[in-house]
Amino acid sequence: MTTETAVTKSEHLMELEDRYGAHNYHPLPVVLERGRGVYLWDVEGKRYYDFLSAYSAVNQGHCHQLITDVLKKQAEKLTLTSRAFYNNVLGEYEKYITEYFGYDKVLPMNTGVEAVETAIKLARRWAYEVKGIKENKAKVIVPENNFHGRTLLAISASTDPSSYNGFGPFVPNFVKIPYNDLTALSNALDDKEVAAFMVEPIQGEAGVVVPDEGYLAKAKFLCEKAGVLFIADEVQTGLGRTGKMLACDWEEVRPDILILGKALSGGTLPVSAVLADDPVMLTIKPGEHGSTYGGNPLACKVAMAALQVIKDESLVYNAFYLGKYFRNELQKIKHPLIKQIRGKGLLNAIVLNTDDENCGWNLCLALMENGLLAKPTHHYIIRLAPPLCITKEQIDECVEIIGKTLKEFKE
Ligand code: IF1
Repeated sequence: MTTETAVTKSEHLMELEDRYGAHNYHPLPVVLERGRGVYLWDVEGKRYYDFLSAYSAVNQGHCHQLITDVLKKQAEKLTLTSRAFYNNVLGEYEKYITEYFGYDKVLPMNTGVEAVETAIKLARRWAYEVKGIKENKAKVIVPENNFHGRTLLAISASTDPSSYNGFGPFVPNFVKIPYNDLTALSNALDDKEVAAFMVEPIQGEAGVVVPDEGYLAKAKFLCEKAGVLFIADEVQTGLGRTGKMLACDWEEVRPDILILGKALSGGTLPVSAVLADDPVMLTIKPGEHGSTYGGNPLACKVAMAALQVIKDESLVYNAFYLGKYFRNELQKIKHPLIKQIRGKGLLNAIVLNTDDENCGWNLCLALMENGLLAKPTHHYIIRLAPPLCITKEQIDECVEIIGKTLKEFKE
């Protein structure tokens, strides 16, 4: 009889996922069971600082009491009606969020990529009905190295083969130009069949790529001049993450179409939103777009609580101030592996000085051993994005952990 080698609870749970789950991820070998604020605990009870925040979906901190209380209360009252009927929460939420961001209307969806798809449908419809572009000819300009999600439309916009390879054929009419390149944008805008320019104010997945100061403002100006909609994908950069409520606020740019997601629910359930003014939003008529869960009462209550927490707890200022402090402290760590520290607010990254494609992963394993969870993007860039409720003292402790880990790290 073979003796079963004793496995830890974590190993057992990882094996279950391997056996019964699709292999569409390669997670760090940690099995998390509990979260609170900036902390996560694994099934063995070890505590970690969360420096990924579920890719900026947990800006308010894990299991924020005010948000989970609202979730629990509404969950026992009414969770979903579908949009076949009215419910008593949606209108209140629509008023709240449109006043919060200063738009005429909101179209509620669930995931970030659904909101991206919605934004592109709105832009195309506006192009045909308002701008007068010939049906089925509308184009959307997107920067290279963008990330907007995993649907066929989103990967059709992508220039990353690991996103689109093997999934063709693709959605046509995405015009790809270099990011942070106003000349390329200006030239692309000469095409009269362009409906919109869709951009991440900071490219998250590309490795926290911050464009030159003035890029967003000039891009918006060029779009206005060309009669093209400026779409900001703030799914990751929005809701306080970069030290402003929206990353576009750094340059006082007001997108024609604003895409929100992730932290819109404080990390409790999928909630996304597309905001626009009437000339754009009203081009979609009843029965032409929607989703089963879009605008459900549970999501609406949670989203209002999540948005209120950002304001009431001054999370935007905290991200602004502690982000600057965090980058300054990281700059003091002198280590040959550190090539660049970059970011805005509490969306930051360490670019590693390495051509070893396992370096980022191995460094994240070492950080994990030392109690800090982060994930590499593109092998050599370590994204560092804690919940916005982090304190200066906690930043100091994490800088200590990062410095110690680098010091001990053998590439
Ligand atoms: C995964 C990346 C980040 C996004 C922006 C739309 C979406 C995302 C700017 C779609 C989603 C997530 C997807 C998630 C990991 C994470 C991610 F690594 F995949 F690229 F953050 F950088 N626009 N980003 O960042 O939103 O449909 O996921 O709600 O595992 O795929 P979603």
